[in-house]
Amino acid sequence: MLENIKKSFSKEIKGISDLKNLEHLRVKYLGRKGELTQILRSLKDLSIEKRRQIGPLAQKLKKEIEEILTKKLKNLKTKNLELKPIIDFTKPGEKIKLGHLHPLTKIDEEIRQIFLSMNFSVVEGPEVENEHYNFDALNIPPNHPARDMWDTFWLKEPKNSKFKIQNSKLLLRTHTSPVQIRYMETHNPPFQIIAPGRCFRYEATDASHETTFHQVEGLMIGKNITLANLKGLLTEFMKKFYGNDVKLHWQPSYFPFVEPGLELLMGCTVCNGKGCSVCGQTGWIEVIPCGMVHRNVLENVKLDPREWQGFAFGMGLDRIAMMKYKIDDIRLFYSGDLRFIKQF
Ligand code: FA5
Repeated sequence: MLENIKKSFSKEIKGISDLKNLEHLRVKYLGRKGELTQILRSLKDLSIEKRRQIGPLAQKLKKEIEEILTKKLKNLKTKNLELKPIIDFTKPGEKIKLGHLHPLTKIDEEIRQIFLSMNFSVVEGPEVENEHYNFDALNIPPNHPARDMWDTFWLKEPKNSKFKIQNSKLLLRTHTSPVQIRYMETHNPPFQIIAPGRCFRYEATDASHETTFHQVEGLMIGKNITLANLKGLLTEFMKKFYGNDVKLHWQPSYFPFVEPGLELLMGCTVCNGKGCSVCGQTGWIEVIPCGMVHRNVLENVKLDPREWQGFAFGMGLDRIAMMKYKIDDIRLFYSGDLRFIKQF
């Protein structure tokens, strides 16, 4: 009987290759109702002679089986560890590399927050515009010399384009000013908005010009809005954005869609006003072109200039960012160079 148990156990253990089956085997022989356990339990019913004869043999077999099972258990555990990846909980953690916002996105967000705090709304307009919104409605008719300033990328028009208006050609917008028209056409004054977004110009790139860049348009229309309101608002913005020490200077300028037109200049932060390539050796840099909305523009959107007035501005976001971070080349923003990007 014991001999049979030994034989069958030796045979079965050879075929065991996992912990679950090993446990089943243990239970089969040594469990509460196991084959060997039954024999050990029945010893008490045997005669003394038989007990003396079988008892030690059964105990010996039990010990042997236990030893084989323990050895097999150890083997299987080591094998399992080799298969599974070993996790070393004492190893110092690896730093997870997190990305961050692009400097231009950060500046965009900062500008939005300042204007939101001054009760402006943030709106958007399409990057693919048409000639009507980008030029004509802004008092820049065909053949007007001002169009030269905004040479652009013209687009082939798809059939049945929803942007097409009265044979108006499609283009990549050269500035965010068309959003003024779109907003005034669809909203009743009074209102105050900013419209940040991407613009495109067909021009040679240099340290302060890119073919793709960003502007933030501003527009405030109401009753009795004056140039004083414009100057007050932009001065407040500049102080909030650059700090109270920012040096500002106003000078007259010309844009067909404003009258009078102005340009807000700030002391160049790259050279601290001494003169450098960024500020054209003048110590000053033009940051916010602006002015009072031209009466022709108001009439183009069916607003009566005797009743409604307002101002508009269009700051170059890239330039604003360059002055904030003292960056001397706009092309760095778009270079994808991680040595530059990681500094922010
Ligand atoms: C305009 O685009 C007018 N629409 C601004 C305006 C709005 C005036 C409302 C009055 C009322 P200008 O072409 O100067 O103006 O461009 C405005 C700003 O955009 C510039 O001061 C400059 O910061 C930025 N800018 C223009 N061209 C480029 C370019 N190629 N690369 C980078 N920034 C540019």
